[in-house]
Amino acid sequence: MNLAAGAPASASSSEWNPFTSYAPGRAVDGDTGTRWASGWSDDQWLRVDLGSVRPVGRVVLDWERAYASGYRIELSENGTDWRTVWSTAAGDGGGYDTAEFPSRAARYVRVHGERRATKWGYSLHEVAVHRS
Ligand SMILES: [Ca+2]
Repeated sequence: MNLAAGAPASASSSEWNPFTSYAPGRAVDGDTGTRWASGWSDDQWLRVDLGSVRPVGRVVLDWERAYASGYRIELSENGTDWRTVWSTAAGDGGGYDTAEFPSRAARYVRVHGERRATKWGYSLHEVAVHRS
């Protein structure tokens, strides 16, 4: 079960486009044809609100061509205090990344970009959150 399906999402920024939306919710709408895209700088994040505190142990990311070579997954129970549960400095994009970690209680999940692989921002078709 994907806990992030249709969940409220927010982001540090979203790329503006006159013809389509790259809003944060596009990464949790269940449609691989839509995507969130950030502004064009390294420090950017996408946050999903699961609605209540629950165990989280796996996050699956469906990257667009504008992917992160370095990023971390952060969890929070209150939306203020964040704990990094997974990170990579060798992201290779190319579709799905799976981040698995010991299950922890969280209401909020954040994909936090640290280093862009391209000159563009970060872009995710979908983000799925699972208990394990
Ligand atoms: Ca989508």
